[in-house]
Amino acid sequence: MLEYSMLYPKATQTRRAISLDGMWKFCLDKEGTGEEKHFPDGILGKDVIPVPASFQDFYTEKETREFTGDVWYEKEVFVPEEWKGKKVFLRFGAATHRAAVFVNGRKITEHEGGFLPFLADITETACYNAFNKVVVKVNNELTVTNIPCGETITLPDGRKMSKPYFDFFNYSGLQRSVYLIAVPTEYVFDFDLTYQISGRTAEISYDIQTTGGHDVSVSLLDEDGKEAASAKGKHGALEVKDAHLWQVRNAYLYRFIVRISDGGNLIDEYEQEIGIRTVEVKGASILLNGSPVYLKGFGKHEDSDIVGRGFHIGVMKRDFELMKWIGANSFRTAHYPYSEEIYQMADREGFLVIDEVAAVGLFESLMNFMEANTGKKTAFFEKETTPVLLKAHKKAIEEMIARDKNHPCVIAWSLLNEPDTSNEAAVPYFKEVFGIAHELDKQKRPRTFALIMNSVPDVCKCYQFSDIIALNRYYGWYVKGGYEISEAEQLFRKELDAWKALNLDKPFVFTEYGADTLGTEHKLPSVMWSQEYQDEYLKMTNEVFDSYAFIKGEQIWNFADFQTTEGILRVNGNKKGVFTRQRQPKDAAYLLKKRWTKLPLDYKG
Ligand code: EVA
Repeated sequence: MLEYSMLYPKATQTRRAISLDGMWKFCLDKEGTGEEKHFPDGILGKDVIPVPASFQDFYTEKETREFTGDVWYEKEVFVPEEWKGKKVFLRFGAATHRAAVFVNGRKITEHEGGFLPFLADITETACYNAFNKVVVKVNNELTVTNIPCGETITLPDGRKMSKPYFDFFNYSGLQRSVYLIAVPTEYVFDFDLTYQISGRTAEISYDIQTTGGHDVSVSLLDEDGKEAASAKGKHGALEVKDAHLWQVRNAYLYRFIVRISDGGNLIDEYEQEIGIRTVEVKGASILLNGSPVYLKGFGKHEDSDIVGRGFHIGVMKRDFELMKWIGANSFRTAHYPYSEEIYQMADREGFLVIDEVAAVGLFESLMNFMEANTGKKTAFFEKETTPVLLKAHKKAIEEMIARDKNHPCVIAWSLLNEPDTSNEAAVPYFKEVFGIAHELDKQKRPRTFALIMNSVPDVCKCYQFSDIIALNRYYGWYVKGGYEISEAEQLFRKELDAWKALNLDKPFVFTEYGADTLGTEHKLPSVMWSQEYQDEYLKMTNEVFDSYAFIKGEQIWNFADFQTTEGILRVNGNKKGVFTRQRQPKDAAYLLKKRWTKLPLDYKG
């Protein structure tokens, strides 16, 4: 059971939502003694920092950027008098990777996991018609018992350092919006929608959870604001005649309105934009509204200059414009659930999203994609701590599905990225993770996980769990790059022939392929890292994709260059972007645009 409502904060006739974004007081807690020093009553110093944002890239001291441990935020928040008698919450879009929330010195709640929202119920603690001191302790240490996985080491001088088992910078802090919200004591808590389409008529089955027993009614408005259907009761169905379907890159959004009332008195009202569409996997096809779709697009990151992993509304807009320009129709939220506003935008723009939980680094080693080929035995899922990790992982899946299930853009769940599946110990773990996703998602969307390079047919013990087989492959980069690319192609085809021979009758999607490329480098003839090589690599890869009928999608790694931990394999970040970190095209962008604008939506359908 969910601890709190995951519905996006919204003002309606009965609800209020005030953004707390802006400058917050901020300090690092180098000794980790904030509580002893009474930080919950007020933090140290006068420094202020923007929310939402990662804290790391504002400062000029390396010690701050690399800081691992507790950081503290503080804000004075006014709670209106007229909210007395309502439920009052603070709502954090995310706090990476864990947080404790204090109001007026009292601890209200804690939350584990850095990429999903949570509420702090301050109904009882808040002082009404007065300012309240909100203090948040955020901790960014990595462990193997929470996702994403990694470790925290202590340097000889006593400073802590993050050692991620994954390839992106450990950005953290209050990276998403914070809201102060008020809802009636009896309120809409959650809802599930499922769709059936027959001919021009759609049936929307709905299931609504409220915190009380009063009557519920629902109404559906079309884009002109006209009522398309309505019904009464917490559970039921809406019949929509001449339904406008939500289509790829041609979205139609209805407004779904839920009301609780007591006779003529409105108790609560909530509304959300929804899209009528079905999604399923049939044989080797991914079907949207019964028609086959071919995925073109990216593995992305929430990552940009200055704000790091912080949600930035302008960066989001630019990213969607670039994705449209290049002819993409999809992306994977590698390697964590993104900010909610991004799904709202994908709903509006008609993009297909593979929604990924932050289960990355379930393979011991920072550059695991390098070591995957060495045969090194890691047996990640045989650790004593595995049950603790599994619990956190399942909770994150529950929160992700609760948060994202009513977005038409979400067409599949990615439940892990590149786990160690070479050992039988992974099997019971997968069973649980795939089981819970199926149970919780009423739309029964396809489930997948991204297979690491060594997860080939005779090694991987878990691909049978996937409804869509998602491959991360780097033939021509980590395997036989440069002048050896012709051999890379042979090995690539050999692997695909082996998959083909299994006759799985499932769609395959490439969720990663790519080559690091410096936006500044040109070389004729090509060398690895030059823009010419990225093009050469893509030509080879695209030819391979085109020769296998069961490949139903290509999502290149990565949309844009992004920050990673420093090291000899990364030149101030991962440079596999088709765009630079500043969102300007590399040569490869034009090559992909040419291909993707020509490929029909039902390619190989
Ligand atoms: C890479 N490879 O090497 C990417 C990583 C990514 O950034 C992977 O899933 O296999 C990972 O996170 O560029």
